[in-house]
Amino acid sequence: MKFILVITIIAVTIIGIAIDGCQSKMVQFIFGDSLSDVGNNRYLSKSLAQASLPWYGIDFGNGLPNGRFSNGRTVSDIIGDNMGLPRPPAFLDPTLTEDVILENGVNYASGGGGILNETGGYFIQRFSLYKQIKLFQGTQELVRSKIGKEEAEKFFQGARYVVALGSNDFINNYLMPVYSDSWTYNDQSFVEYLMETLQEQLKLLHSLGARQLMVFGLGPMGCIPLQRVLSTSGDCQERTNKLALSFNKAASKLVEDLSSQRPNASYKFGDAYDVVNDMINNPSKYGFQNSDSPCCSFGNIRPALTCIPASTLCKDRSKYVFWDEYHPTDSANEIIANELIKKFGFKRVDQTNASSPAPAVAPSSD
Ligand SMILES: *[C@@H]1O[C@H](CO)[C@@H](O)[C@H](O)[C@H]1NC(C)=O
Ligand SMILES: *[C@@H]1O[C@H](CO)[C@@H](O)[C@H](O)[C@H]1NC(C)=O
Ligand SMILES: CC(=O)N[C@H]1CO[C@H](CO)[C@@H](O)[C@@H]1O
Repeated sequence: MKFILVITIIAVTIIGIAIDGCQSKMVQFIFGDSLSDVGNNRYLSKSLAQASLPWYGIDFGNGLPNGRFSNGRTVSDIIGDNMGLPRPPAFLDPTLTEDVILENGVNYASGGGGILNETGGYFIQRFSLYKQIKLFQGTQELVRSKIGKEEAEKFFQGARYVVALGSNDFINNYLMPVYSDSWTYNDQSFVEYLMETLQEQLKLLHSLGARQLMVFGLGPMGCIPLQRVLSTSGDCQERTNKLALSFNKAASKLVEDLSSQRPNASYKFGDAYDVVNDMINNPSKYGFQNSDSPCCSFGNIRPALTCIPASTLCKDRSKYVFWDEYHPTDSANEIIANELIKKFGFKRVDQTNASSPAPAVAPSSD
């Protein structure tokens, strides 16, 4: 009896994979903040978090601003390229159509966005994670009406999902006294509040079909140039770094638990905290000469809120860890991406023939 059951399960699994693996291309849906934004905020005309002026994008494509908050590629760009996946366009990109979505996925990331709705309110316009998930639901409707309910379900279950937010919940919320969260919570209860919210969001994404999902943790955000200028010594803010570590620890457990409760899903957590910390403490080991100030800055005025056309650039951008007050350079992003590729065990997806992406649901793939 048991034996027959096992055979049946195996048969069902194999058929399931065969059906699943047969048509649509593997694409990514990316949820994130300015570290992953590829242009959404450019179209949010009232947003104060903008990368739409020089010198953003100077080492990317034609060198004009493209909405990325860096001189070059984002971490997700590099990871996706490495896996052989197409780069998903920004949700607000006017050329986005159903066909583009089916071929490339969508990136909902928005500068200033956080896990919490209230995060980044002072930027006026940004997509919070809940908002990004709402937009994703709209994308699903669109795809369903194009290819039908069943095909759409397979397409969305076969896709990869990236959730990379959290720094703004600290830097542009909890750690700023203008936000009420800063006096409503303490360090511990704020991280708990973030985890409760993130848990609901990840469950929601699962209910919408996300089966392969990666949550990226936080780096030592107390060492971004913007945090260093808060102290006269220019040292990293230890409390901020501790918050990042406690976020990573809690998120790692949350994601592991969620994944183990959902047999068909593979949800993973990974962070690059240690390697970024090492890069900051031992820049020369990684080929950097500067790991404490921004490459693009406005004279001696610090913190300069963003990199602007009147800013001056460092001589060699590949020698700086930070591009502006918040964001790493392309060179630093490459090291971060390589660390995440290693931690997550990302492998290249062969879709030269757009026919058989790796089976979407490999039970207990670790
Ligand atoms: C957060 O915002 C979304 C819409 O973007 C809304 O549906 C949700 O109820 C809000 N949640 C909270 C806790 O305010
Ligand atoms: C796992 O996937 C199979 C095939 O898609 C489905 O029949 C089954 O209900 C799923 N199990 C859970 C727990 O979601
Ligand atoms: C798009 C693409 O690369 N299609 C290739 C799939 O594989 C067949 C046979 O191996 C090739 O002829 C196609 O060009």
